[in-house]
Amino acid sequence: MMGIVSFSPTTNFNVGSGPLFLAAGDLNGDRRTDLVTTNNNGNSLSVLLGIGNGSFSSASSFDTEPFPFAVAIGDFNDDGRSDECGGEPRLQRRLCAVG
Ligand SMILES: [Ca+2]
Ligand SMILES: [Ca+2]
Repeated sequence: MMGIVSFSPTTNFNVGSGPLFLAAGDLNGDRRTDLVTTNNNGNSLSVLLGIGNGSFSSASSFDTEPFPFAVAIGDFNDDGRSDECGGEPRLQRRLCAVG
């Protein structure tokens, strides 16, 4: 027997132009999940800090190289703090920001 799934109403958050990918992780170490989007048309990343009640702060924007594509969050340098890496396939580059 299948369970019933329901969701709360949609909440929209403004981010940069042409968001393509979304990654979730704790970027500021407060144990609340934050979000990062790659904004392919806007050549930027948007970071939305988690408030802890299912909502997020207004987006902070960070410029990138042209056409950011995918983004991932993880502790890539093993220092216990989250880092982020993004790919730009048109330029065949990978950029990382360590926390
Ligand atoms: Ca956080
Ligand atoms: Ca790290």
